[in-house]
Amino acid sequence: MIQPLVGIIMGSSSDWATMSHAAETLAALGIPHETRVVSAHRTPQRLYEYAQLAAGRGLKVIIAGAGGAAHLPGMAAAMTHLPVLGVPVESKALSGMDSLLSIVQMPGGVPVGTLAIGKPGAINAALLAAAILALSDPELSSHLQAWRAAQSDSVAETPE
Ligand code: RP5
Repeated sequence: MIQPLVGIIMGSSSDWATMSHAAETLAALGIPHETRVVSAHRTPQRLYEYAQLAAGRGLKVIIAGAGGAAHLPGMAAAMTHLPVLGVPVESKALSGMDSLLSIVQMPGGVPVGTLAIGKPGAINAALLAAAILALSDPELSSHLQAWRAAQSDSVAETPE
């Protein structure tokens, strides 16, 4: 089995519609990753074990997506020294503003790199994880730069 470098965790299976975009982006860049449902409030023991063991299992970055009162990224960051990237999932009640504010507003000392609400945040979390990994992986750095160049090439010069 290929060693996963990025762990994508989410508070509920209902977050997968959003977080699958992070997984797809990592896959497009050839970055081995794993996906788990880990809820801060429904499965706190699972979260504790996941965060505590993550670095020792060889993970380098954790992407954590959650919605509503979104404790998951902050709690994960509290229990690992790995970089944690938080994705606020768009909630029904408050359109993800609750998720965003509860993830972004960490007290000084325990950082969570917070991305945009929803699909753009999930994609960018994967790209940021790739950029972090690329600092010590020249091949991945080339992949990432090629991906960015292809994106630039795909932008039309005129609206059609
Ligand atoms: C959070 O509550 C999850 O991250 C999810 O975004 C939200 C709703 O979860 P479900 O009620 O759909 O399982 O824990």
